[in-house]
Amino acid sequence: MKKKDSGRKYSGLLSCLMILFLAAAVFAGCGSFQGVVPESGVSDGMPDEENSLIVVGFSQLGSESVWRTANSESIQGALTRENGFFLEFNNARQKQENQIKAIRGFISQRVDYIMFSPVTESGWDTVLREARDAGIPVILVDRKASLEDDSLYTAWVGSDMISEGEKAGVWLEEYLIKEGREEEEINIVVLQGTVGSSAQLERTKGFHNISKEHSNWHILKQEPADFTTAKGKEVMEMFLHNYKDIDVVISQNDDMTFGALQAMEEEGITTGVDGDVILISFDAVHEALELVSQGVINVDIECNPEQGEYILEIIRKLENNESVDKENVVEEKVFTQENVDRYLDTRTY
Ligand code: GYE
Repeated sequence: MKKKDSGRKYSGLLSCLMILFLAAAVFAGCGSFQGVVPESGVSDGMPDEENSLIVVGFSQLGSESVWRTANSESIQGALTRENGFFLEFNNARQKQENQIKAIRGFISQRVDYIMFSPVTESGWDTVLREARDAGIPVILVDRKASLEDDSLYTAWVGSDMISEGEKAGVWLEEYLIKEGREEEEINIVVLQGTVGSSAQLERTKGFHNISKEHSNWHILKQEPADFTTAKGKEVMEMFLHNYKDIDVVISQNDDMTFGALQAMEEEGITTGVDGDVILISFDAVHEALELVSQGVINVDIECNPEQGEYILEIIRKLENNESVDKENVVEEKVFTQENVDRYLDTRTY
């Protein structure tokens, strides 16, 4: 599957032409080029150990959240030189066109593996066919891609985000019963993540699977806030302006939650276990778990960014021509004030 000696370092036609040109120059006795081409013959000029590294091109979708940074660090921490990898990391700054460009670049460099975290679900068929035609296996990370042909990728590592959305719904169900509020009319607003991303689509769908069973739950508005704190604040301000009676805020990631909290604090609205508004968040980064512990966030549905080790294992298996699972779901928990303190100390992101 992987062509060990192909590698990133033969940067395509250009390098070949350069080598030919230099070799011709040396042959022709052109002094100024002598010694440029290594004596061992045609090579990319890299020591042998460099050539044995597995070259992985990774298009990370951006750096919009604390979760994303932890995800990047996990992958960079696993695909290290010590582990035998050369990782070419590209940050697409939340733009699909940047990801497609990066993937095309990886193909022309003839990397051994392409990995990417699709910013949105659709629009990947063409570029993934190009990867397949080049014989390069593709591993999807974190978010999913909706493809005409699933054989366009070898494996996916990520979270079951429908289940995350369902966990939020089930938690709310149980909480309202506990509070004796299960018959009350409950007004809900939702801060959604990037439109069309699997994280937004699936968390929304999962929550809907539960909310549709409750005719007294009213979703007043779902509005995208791009998974960022700044947008979270802006959208929450808009919610507070438009709706006077909000019972529940659902924020599809912690960064938006931080922004929403700022907006609510400015209006004197309290949240959490003793607050005016029930606050449900996703991701469970350290700063948010502290707020769970303080009772400011009621519940945080974990999304596990530590996917590097899973990816490492998948690539090692592929290198040994072993079969790999197509779908690899990482483990996740639900954090409330009751259990969070057990995990706070060990959370590194
Ligand atoms: O929840 C959010 C990030 O795709 C699961 O993307 C990921 C989401 C995560 O920006 O914080």
